Amino acid sequence: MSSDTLPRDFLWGYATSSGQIEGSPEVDGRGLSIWDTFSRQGNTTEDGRSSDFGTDSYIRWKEDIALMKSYGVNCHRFSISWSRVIPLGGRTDPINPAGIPFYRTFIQSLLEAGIQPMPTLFHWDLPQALQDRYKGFLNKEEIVADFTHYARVVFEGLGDLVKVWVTINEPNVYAALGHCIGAHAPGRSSDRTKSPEGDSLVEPYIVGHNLLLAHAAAVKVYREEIAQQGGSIGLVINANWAEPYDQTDQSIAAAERYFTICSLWFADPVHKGDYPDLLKEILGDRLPEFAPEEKVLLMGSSDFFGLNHYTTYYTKVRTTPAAPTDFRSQFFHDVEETITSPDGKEIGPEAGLPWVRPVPWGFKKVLRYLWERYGKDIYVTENGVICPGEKDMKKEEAVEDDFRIDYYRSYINVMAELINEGVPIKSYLAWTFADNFEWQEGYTAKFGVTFVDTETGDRTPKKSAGFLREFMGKKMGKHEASLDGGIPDKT
Ligand code: GBH
Repeated sequence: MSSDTLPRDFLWGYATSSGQIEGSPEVDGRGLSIWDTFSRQGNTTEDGRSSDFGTDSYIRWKEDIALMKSYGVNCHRFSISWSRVIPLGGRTDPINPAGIPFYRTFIQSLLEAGIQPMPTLFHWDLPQALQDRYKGFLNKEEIVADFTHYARVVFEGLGDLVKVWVTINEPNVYAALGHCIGAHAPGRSSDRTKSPEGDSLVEPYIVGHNLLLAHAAAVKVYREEIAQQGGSIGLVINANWAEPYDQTDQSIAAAERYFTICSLWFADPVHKGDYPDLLKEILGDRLPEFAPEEKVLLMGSSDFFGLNHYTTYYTKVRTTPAAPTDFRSQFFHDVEETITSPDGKEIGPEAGLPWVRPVPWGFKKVLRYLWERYGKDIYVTENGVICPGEKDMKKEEAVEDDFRIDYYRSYINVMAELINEGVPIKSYLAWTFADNFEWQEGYTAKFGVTFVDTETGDRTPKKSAGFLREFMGKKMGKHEASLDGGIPDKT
């Protein structure tokens, strides 16, 4: 089988994000982000802990690069903290003199280690000042202007070192979890036990609209002012695969609605220039409209399809109506997810969190679907899992992460099969380099190939790090001997 090979220039490595790893929220002039304030409330994360520590990577980044080099990667995806670059975030606010230089040194060190940087401008950690000033992404004129300014500052400061840029990570998740369900910062929801203000049925679509316009405006700046540096730029979208529960017309149509509500919501605007008709039908006047010139700006605004993919659900028409206060269900309209097929079989084995079962065939289906629908290069920008029971494991047990190894092997194999059939998939960035601050799960959900002791900050490679190094090395036709050094001992 041809799944044995990957192209020599294939990009592989790990993805991270500033709000989950940097810590040091008030060091060297950084301003607070909405995730600092949200996670400090004490009742918004599983373990009550804030993002103040992350993986302490603002301090320990050299160690991280050395470890990544020992893992054999050739690419690294990370995000830039907006409030480290511009503490208050706005276009007339002061720029932090320590912001860009930190990321410049970081990127230069990656390059010296033979690792290509893939920075993301925005992975959810909005400057708190902008939320306070004008409600962040709810305010179109202000946020588009401020994001464009921030993007320009970053491109001018770092663009000569970067070949692939990501504008925004998972706008669908930022909009829905932050402004409908209220589980993510800024925590807005119609659920008054969670938030004093918010409108779960309306705000996600305003925020989504403005995220798209901010993305498109930043891309315009890049292409007109910076692109002579020869890089590409795109949006990263989260897409689960939705498999019809059975072969009835109702279930098939339900799967299409689910995928449209979650993912085509953002994918169609940037690759086709407008929202899908089906989404307009479902949402009616809750969905804002693009002006003609905005459609022109959006169309083709992503050079590639950036895909974060974790899992697959069976989907069908809901059998019992959603409770009026169940805004998560209402988000999915009349569709519900299930993990059990009509014959009683589960879609995949149970993992360490209920939402993320391994379903490699779903990865294959979503990749093929996106290639057929858009005809764009695909960058897999996140993919990963947590092992059953891992959240309660001590280091010695956690490093034996065979469940994660099986997940990576099976997902990479189906991806390699498609590449060998001619589907242009250009990267595989595993989520994630090291156990980190996992948003509403606090530090309890460990997705890393590196175990992190949150008391001491000590890092210990898990078995999966060594597995991926060898597995990817073989698939890309390299031999272990050609890689520098070895992985440090697990002690
Ligand atoms: C990615 O999102 C993020 O980009 C990354 O920052 C994060 O660390 C990583 O996943 C791992 O979680 O409890 O049923 O409401 C993936 C999309 C959206 C998946 C929120 C989990 C919660 C499901 N995530 N979702 S539920």
